[in-house]
Amino acid sequence: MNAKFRLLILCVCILAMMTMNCECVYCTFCPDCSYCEGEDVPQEDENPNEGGEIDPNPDGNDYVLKFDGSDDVVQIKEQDMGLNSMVAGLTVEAWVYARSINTGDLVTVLDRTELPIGQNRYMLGFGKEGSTATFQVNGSTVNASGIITAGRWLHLAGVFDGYQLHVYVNGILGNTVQMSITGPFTIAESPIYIGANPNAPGEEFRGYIDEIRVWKARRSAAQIQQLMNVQLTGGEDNLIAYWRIDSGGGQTLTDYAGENDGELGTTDAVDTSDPEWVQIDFPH
Ligand SMILES: [Ca+2]
Ligand SMILES: [Ca+2]
Ligand SMILES: [Ca+2]
Repeated sequence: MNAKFRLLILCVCILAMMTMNCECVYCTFCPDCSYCEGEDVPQEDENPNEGGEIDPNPDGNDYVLKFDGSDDVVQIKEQDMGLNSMVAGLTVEAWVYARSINTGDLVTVLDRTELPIGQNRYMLGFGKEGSTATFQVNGSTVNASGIITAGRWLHLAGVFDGYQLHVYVNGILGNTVQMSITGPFTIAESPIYIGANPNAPGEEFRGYIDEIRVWKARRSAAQIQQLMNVQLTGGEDNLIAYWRIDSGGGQTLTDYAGENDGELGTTDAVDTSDPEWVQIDFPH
């Protein structure tokens, strides 16, 4: 191909990019502009684990919190969760939208643990493979068999019944495991962290979180499905913490079930660890 012909092709390509609003990176140097004409344009940066932003809805009826995956966190400091002495049954739920998912480490949605981290912990999030919902209680872990992908809303629920752990995704049972240590377990007063655990670097969540609930009882699949798409009053039996995430501003995450208000970031003032309020619709 001679130089003049290359120049002609280049000009045609540039003109095509301008008139077709084509973002095809191949056009600039490639003599074949057919990439521009279809929808199957190769995307060099495409990553199935990248979900992007959600579209904020200024007319939405709810808010969520957006975590940056770096240091954003909500802390619920050491208070009476009704769980401090003994945990005989537990259900933790949340709506989550991951913008991307780490691989190789856990991802925190909600984590309550004494230090050093080990037993006497419960944690809901994503597994080390980065593609599963996970629930950990007292040294045991259940990973959902299904794959988690970024870029969509998912309802996660972890259930502990004293003998087994269950994890649900969108109200569907993802897996069950036998506990390595059965029966009730104790947990001393310790903070709850949402979106990241400052004591566990690398487990930060990147995306949006909403409607977090902690129940001091096992919830069945039918019970989870019945209430996952509706807001609660906070007065439901056995509901001991309920963060609707609906105030739309400020430093406080209000608990509608108890007295376990959370605080955005690492201080009660605006700081770089504050997640961001985003207005959307609920149900998602
Ligand atoms: Ca909300
Ligand atoms: Ca703050
Ligand atoms: Ca930050």
